[in-house]
Amino acid sequence: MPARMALYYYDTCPFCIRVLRAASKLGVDLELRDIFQDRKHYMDLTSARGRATVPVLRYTDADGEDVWMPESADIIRFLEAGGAA
Ligand SMILES: N[C@@H](CCC(=O)N[C@@H](CS)C(=O)NCC(=O)O)C(=O)O
Repeated sequence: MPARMALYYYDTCPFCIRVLRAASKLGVDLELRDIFQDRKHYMDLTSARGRATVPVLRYTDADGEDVWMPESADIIRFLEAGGAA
């Protein structure tokens, strides 16, 4: 099971930085999973998504489903709307 909300990212990725800045501004606490610092995070991401593109937000929805959300703009909108309950 993932943490409430985990961000798959790497630190020089501009789209990831955009999400991290938004999360910080909103005071949202994300578990950070750097895909190049931890091989497991890379493998989990590529197994689930079939690609290594980041950022991807992972969370468990109200039905208990494991959700992998790509696209920085969608992630930011989701966080602004309150994120995972
Ligand atoms: N439209 C995507 C673009 C994401 C993107 O291009 N991410 C880059 C890093 S900043 C990446 O992961 N590139 C490597 C790849 O796609 O495998 C978003 O806004 O999140």
